[in-house]
Amino acid sequence: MAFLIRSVLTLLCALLAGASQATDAPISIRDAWIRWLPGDIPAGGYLTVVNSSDHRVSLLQASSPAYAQISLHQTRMSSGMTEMVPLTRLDIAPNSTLRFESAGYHLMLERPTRTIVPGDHVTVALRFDSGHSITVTFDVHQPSDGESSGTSMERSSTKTSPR
Ligand SMILES: [Cu+2]
Repeated sequence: MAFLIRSVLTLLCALLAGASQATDAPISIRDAWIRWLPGDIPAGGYLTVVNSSDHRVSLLQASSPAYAQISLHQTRMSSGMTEMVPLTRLDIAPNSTLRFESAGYHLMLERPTRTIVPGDHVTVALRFDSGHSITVTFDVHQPSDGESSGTSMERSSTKTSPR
């Protein structure tokens, strides 16, 4: 019986995967946004990665025509001070969702190749260890857009605050 259910599920998954081929079914990205900062200060990129496959996937690299350098970082607390640690890979467990900001993860976007201002949209390609890349559009926000509460991802993604 369990086997039969599993077979049906597998078939269903195969059908679903076939239906959404263009979007790299096992991994999807939500709520991608950039906290813009003035001048030459590096910007922070945040996103939510949904891994709906039954194996771990790892984000290895991000690149964009809009920034000469993008690195993966994690902000950590170390004896009362926050520090940023560069990461060579970022693992997303099977069937789980990783919210960058809640875990201190961010993309560090440096050396813009053009003038970028809040309201812009920036295309970033994310490369995973499975071999495929996903191209995501990040919305560029004012620095204040994410800072007033601890759940800034909530605010920054879909709602627009009145001004
Ligand atoms: Cu950083």
